[in-house]
Amino acid sequence: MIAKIKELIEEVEKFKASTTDEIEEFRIKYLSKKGGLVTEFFSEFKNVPKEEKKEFGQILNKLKDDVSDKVNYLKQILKSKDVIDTSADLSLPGSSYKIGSRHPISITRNEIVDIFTRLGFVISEGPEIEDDRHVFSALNFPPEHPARDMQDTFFIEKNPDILLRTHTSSVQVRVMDNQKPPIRTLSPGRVFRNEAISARAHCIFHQIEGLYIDKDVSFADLKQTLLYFAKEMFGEKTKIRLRPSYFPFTEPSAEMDISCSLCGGKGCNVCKYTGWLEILGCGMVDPNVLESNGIDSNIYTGYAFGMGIERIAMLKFGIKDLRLYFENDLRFLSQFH
Ligand code: 2NM
Repeated sequence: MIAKIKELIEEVEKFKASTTDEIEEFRIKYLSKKGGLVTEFFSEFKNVPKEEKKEFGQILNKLKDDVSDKVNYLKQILKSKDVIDTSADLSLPGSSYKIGSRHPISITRNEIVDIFTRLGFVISEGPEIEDDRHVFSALNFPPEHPARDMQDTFFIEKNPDILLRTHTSSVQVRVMDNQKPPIRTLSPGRVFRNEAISARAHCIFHQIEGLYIDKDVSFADLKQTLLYFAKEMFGEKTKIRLRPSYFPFTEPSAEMDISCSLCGGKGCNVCKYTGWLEILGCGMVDPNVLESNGIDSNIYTGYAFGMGIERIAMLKFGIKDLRLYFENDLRFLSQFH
């Protein structure tokens, strides 16, 4: 019997397997509690002559240990082979990184800024948290103007002097404070209005306002500048139309429409069959505004304009709902690569 066990020890040493099934079969053959070879030999122990018991026990234990060592070893080998086979093919090309893209608001802002930069406008920026003077009083807003109401403007800590800017004209007040004419400045930025959020309104949005102050600046200069902008932004064929309007900081004031860039003025559902799309407000800076900011209105005149970037981007990209701009849904954002 001892000789037989020694044979098996050699057999175990030579054994090779390439699948887990083969390993398991091997384990069962030797170690199964029912009919395994090692188990069978152990049950023979009582019949072994006394003087052989010691050697028999030792050699049988060695067989048992060798089998379980071999099983563990083969499993280990198979596992590391798995890893190598599936994921360590060094000839495979590397996986590429997902590259982000600019937000449509940024794309649109950059394009508007580029156009006015070519005309000599310089970017100015200022704080989003402002005081009453920079947002309202220096801009000819009368004390009872509705924009000064809690209903329309976000005030900080109920302090009526500290508020979130409702337009970026506040930045231009700072420019007028700090620079002498000629001034040609463009202020893009976030603005805040206390509005219920819907597809067409949001409490946070983006504006770009322009201001040009010099001797002899006329409404004709304003019109020519805005025509150039419209053609650059929406195409050479674009026409503009100015309608009289009202803003506290300009007199006269106007709203500008462009010929519908989708139907070319024929009428479609985007322009509501009018052929025109409203894109900005503008006007000649009210002399009161110039005087409030230390500029002599007998020497200087100026024009100003302001537009919502969301609206321009909607027209440019066909975006139907303002809320998409703020949700950061990748299905939306990844369309602007
Ligand atoms: C608009 C429309 C008309 C405007 C006025 C000024 C300033 F600072 F000169 F008074 N900045 N921007 C202005 C004028 C803004 O937005 C619809």
